[in-house]
Amino acid sequence: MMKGTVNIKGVTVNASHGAYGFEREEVHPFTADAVLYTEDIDCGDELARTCDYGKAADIMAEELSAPSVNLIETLAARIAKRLAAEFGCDCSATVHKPEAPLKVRFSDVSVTAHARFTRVCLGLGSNMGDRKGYLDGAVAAITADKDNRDVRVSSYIATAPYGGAAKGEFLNACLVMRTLKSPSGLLSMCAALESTAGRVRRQRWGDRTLDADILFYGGEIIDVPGLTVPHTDMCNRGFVLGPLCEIAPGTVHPVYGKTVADLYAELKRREK
Ligand code: A4P
Ligand code: MG
Repeated sequence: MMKGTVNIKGVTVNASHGAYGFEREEVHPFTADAVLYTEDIDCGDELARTCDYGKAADIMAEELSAPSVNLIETLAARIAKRLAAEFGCDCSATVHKPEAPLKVRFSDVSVTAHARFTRVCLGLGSNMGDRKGYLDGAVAAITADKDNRDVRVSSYIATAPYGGAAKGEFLNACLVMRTLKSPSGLLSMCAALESTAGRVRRQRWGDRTLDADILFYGGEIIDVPGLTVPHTDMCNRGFVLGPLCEIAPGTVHPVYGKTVADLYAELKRREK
């Protein structure tokens, strides 16, 4: 496939965005440009396989016409994210405010926002109630979320509880996809999936209707309060590496510099 860009320039709407009260009382022109980074520009002359610039322009105009906001940063971010979600490709959006209330002569001010997809891997586990139903529900919700694309799911495997606290047998699966979500946005999505499944946290590593963990977020190493990526201890867990090996064997663990396939082979050797 051939990469390329679809470019839309100069979509203009009169609106009253601005941080100052007086800006909200009158209308000024706001102009948006967008660049859509498609993987398939040589698309067999089929509109459905590329980014329809008519539809993109409508979305840009709709976002510029939304109720007033303080900052053009907000507009640029909304446009970039919405176009990326709509067309499933990275997008940069620029919003211009050529009549911004500056004290000096100027020709234009603008801001640009970049919406980028990141390839991520998630681990899912359930050992209470309708385990398959909870995993199916999580997969359906992840797939329905427009921030997520190209969701691939491993088979579901039954595994003995690991770590001591949990009692019932687990059903585990892994999932790989591209997402527009930030790491904290993805963690919030995981927490929302768990609460939809009615999870109650009683004990660390205890029984649960659904556990959704971030295994990899691109090649990033993240260690902040409440989020450690790659997921700690994943290299010691066959119930993670096994399903992950089915769908993402070549993914490199950014801390150890080894592929999932190699880590799984090493774990199996250690467990012999
Ligand atoms: N957190 C930090 N990093 C992450 C991350 N990468 N992804 C924080 C998701 N969450 C992350 O997790 C505690 C906190 O970890 C969260 O609030 C989040 O901010 P939790 O889900 O509330 O508690 P937990 O799941 O009991 O603890 P933990 O440490 O996440 O346990 P694990 O590692 O998820 O292990 N045996 C089998 N066979 N199969 C299993 O799936 N799972 C566990 C739980 C134990 N034994 C198992 C299985
Ligand atoms: Mg967890």
